Amino acid sequence: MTPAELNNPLLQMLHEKPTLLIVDDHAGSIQTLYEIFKDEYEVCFATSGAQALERCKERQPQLILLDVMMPDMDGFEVCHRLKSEPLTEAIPIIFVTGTDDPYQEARGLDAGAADFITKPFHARVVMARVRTQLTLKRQTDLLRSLVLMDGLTGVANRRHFDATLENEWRRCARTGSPLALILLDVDFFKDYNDFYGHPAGDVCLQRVAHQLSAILERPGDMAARYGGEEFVCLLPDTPMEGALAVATEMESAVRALAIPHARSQVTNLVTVSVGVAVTVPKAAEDPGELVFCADLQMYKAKNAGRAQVKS
Ligand code: GH3
Ligand code: MG
Ligand code: MG
Ligand code: MG
Repeated sequence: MTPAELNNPLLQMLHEKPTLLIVDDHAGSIQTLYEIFKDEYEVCFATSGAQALERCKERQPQLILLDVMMPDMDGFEVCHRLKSEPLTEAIPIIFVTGTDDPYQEARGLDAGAADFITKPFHARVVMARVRTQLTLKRQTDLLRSLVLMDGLTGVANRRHFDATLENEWRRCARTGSPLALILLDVDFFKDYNDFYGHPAGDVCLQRVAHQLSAILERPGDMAARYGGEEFVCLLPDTPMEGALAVATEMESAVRALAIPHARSQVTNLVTVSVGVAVTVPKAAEDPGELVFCADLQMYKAKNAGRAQVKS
């Protein structure tokens, strides 16, 4: 991969060696499956249901080979729990078991398993079935990220942002923590396009988006393209002081890109006007209010001379 491709999460996803999680209470069964898959995949294992749930959180495997009969927690229960957690629901599960009881098989598939393999099995068949499920998973993941990503800049798109805002709004309403929103609009961007051309405008938007993402470092933070030359950042559990610090850093960082803008009426560089709003959400209120408040501040920044932050 080239360095540019390394930064592209989609391409990264296609090149990574998939991780398989093997779950079985018998070391011998784990060993057999390990031998089959060790060359083609990263393989990790668990010897109990509880350990399997832990491993899934730690390693985020692309696929799970799951024994049915285990003491404490059986495979059906493990499957049920994984399918009811947002973080693990999309991981395909293949049951591998000694019983060839069709009722067990139906129960496994009903629980959300992708496939059901009965022992004794042939290594080539197990490999082929795993490969099929991984291909499906990769296609689904790819589609999901395409649906959620802005095609030009690679940051989250409006749809992804709207859904995340709704979720964070409800979560913060439950926990009583502040939710911050930063809205950024590129200054005199119509003039930029008119002077440098639309393709150069596109590159400018890509560079700004990249710069904003680089500043956000907490896992829950999100930068998104809100529309045309407007970006929005969502910072959960962040009070005004922190949000203002991030917004100020973003305003400086865009200026520091030093992208020439001969037609800007502020400086001769590309700049952004930034609005910040923070609230402790109430479940009954509309999250659109927060966007509205940030937008209001952003227009204040425009009217006060652009290339600045208002809150
Ligand atoms: P202001 O400082 O008041 O924000 O002025 P502005 O010129 O930035 O605002 P205006 O809303 O008049 O213009 C926004 C421009 O952004 C117009 C549009 O052509 C451009 N734009 C929107 N989306 C894209 C895009 O995807 N690529 C490019 N190159 N330009 C875009
Ligand atoms: Mg067993
Ligand atoms: Mg605008
Ligand atoms: Mg603008």
